[in-house]
Amino acid sequence: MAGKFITLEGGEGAGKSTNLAFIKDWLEAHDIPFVVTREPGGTKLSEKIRELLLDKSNSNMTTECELLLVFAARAQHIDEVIKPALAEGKWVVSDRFTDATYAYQGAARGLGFDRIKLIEDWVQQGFAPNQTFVFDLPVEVGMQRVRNRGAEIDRFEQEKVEFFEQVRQAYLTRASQVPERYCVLDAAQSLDQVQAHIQYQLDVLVNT
Ligand code: Z5A
Repeated sequence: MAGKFITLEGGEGAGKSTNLAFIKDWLEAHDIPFVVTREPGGTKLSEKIRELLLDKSNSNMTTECELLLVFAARAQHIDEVIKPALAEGKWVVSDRFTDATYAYQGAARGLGFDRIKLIEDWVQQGFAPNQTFVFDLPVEVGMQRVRNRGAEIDRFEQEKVEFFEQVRQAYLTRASQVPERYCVLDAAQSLDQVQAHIQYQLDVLVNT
């Protein structure tokens, strides 16, 4: 596959959407063809699954159901969007991917990394991003940013601080296990500082 697959991860309000726009501008400036997408979602079918996952009225959804829905959406997304784009030489930038499943379902919901790995292997068969940016931020700061934004909260955003602490630690654990794939960014810095770091990393990636 000629294209490169980049994913953006982190807790809520960490700056993924904001910096996805920055990466988009960088790709345009370098004349690199790309596709920007997100998880859960990215295809018509997967966006329907996203609605189920985020809907607060689904308060009785079991953790196993949540996990399988996330991977069902991902299987469709990989097959319909991500792999075809990479095969055409495009870069794919996704707002969240499988690391989010390790963090949210594996750690915060308590399913454990081993069970996630089992399904990841079955669905993805070794397919993984080339580069993952982890936007690391104290949980309270992220929550405050989301509150300031003022939008309605979804099924995940109504969770407590402890839940998001587990998410944060899981991302840091994952990043420490495979440091060559991850770039951990201090998302509490100014946007200019965060983006200087991203730009440095993209300049490295484009030459590898
Ligand atoms: N989920 C899951 O459970 N399992 C999975 O496998 C997957 C997902 C794939 C939807 O994700 C939910 O799905 C997610 C986990 C679950 N739930 N949660 N929580 P989402 O990505 O759509 O939703 P989100 O994580 O809640 O995204 P978000 O709240 O939109 O956060 P963000 O995109 O990281 O932040 P942002 O919108 O770019 O920035 C937030 C505000 O901060 C905004 O006003 C910015 O202007 C400001 N900002 C950003 N950076 C800075 C800096 N550096 N300084 C100051 N202000 C800043």
